Amino acid sequence: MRIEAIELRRVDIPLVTPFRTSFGTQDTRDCVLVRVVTDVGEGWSECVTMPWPLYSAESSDVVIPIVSAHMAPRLLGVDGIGPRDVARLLAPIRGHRMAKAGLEAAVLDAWLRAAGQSFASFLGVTATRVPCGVSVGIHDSTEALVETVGGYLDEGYVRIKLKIEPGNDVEAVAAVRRAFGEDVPLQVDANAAYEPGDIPLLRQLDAFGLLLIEQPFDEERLLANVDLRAAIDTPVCLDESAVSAQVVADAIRLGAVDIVNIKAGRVGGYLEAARIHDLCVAHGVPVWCGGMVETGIGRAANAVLAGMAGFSLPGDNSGFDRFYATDIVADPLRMVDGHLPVPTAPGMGFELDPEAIEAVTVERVLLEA
Ligand code: OSB
Ligand code: MG
Repeated sequence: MRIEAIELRRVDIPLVTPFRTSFGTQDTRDCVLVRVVTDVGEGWSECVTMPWPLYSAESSDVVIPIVSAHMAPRLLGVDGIGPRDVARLLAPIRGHRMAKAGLEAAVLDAWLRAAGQSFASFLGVTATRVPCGVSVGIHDSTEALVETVGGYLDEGYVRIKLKIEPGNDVEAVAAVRRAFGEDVPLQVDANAAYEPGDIPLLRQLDAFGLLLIEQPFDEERLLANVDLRAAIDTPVCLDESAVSAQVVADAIRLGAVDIVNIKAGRVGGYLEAARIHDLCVAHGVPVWCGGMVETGIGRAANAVLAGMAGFSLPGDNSGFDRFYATDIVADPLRMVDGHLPVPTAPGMGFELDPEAIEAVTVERVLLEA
């Protein structure tokens, strides 16, 4: 295959409700879609950056310049390129994993569509559906939080994740436990908001029988997780820190992790994500599929990834209506009995709605060989 052109489209899509995490509040999905034009057809993907570099160092405004100046020239016009070559050709470029993941996924989409193969078959996924967890933002009051969680439980979500931060943690978890009981699968995500000195505070979470605490400390503080694991019973899960299979392998060897949240964007692509899955399975480390408020494009691919056999905990694989009133794909994933179907269409599992994409596009750049 040969990539003739790469189109980058920045889109801005309203969310049904603002989504507040410890680092900021998101009102719209502002990200970059990637279209690759090849000699065997087109492929599309979504690059999962956020508008600001607060979750990680990447942000949506940096994707177009970095791809234009440094990534596209390494891919355009290369003969015999396939999905497995993208990460190799981009490897000399440090970081920018979400941009790399977007390019690789678009190439995968084009390549799989041309071959008439589904992403599920490519990954060897035989599951037909995946359980839906939901990520619940920080609320202004515990009453409002309890009401929101109750709504998601009524809809059928099988696992609740509460975003926490200093000052919005133990009481919020206690209120949700009081309202819905001990049996609701419940976990928390700090998005790096705590310091090692907060370990005694985090120990209070042990009272609530949580599935896990996700990313308590800064991305680079792996050893603080070793100390936390020694101090608490709640399993410690990494998100922001787990940027590659190598870092995950190191974290396992250090004893810094019980469970890994796998996000293709954060680790540089779905192929690296699958490697992390395999590595964790080999070490008996449970994994689950994370989310980045994806549109229907990334949501479909995540539902496939989450179908890999080692994903033993429900992921942040919600129905499209958790975040969006309408989607930019024609067949947005809907939750049925607490599960999403694993897409089986050729390619990455979605059919675009070109008019919907046009309506949300705010910038476009075409790079040609
Ligand atoms: O930390 O898991 C996270 C959304 C944006 C950025 C970071 C995170 C999240 C979520 C998942 O919590 C939201 C979702 O897509 O369901
Ligand atoms: Mg997280």
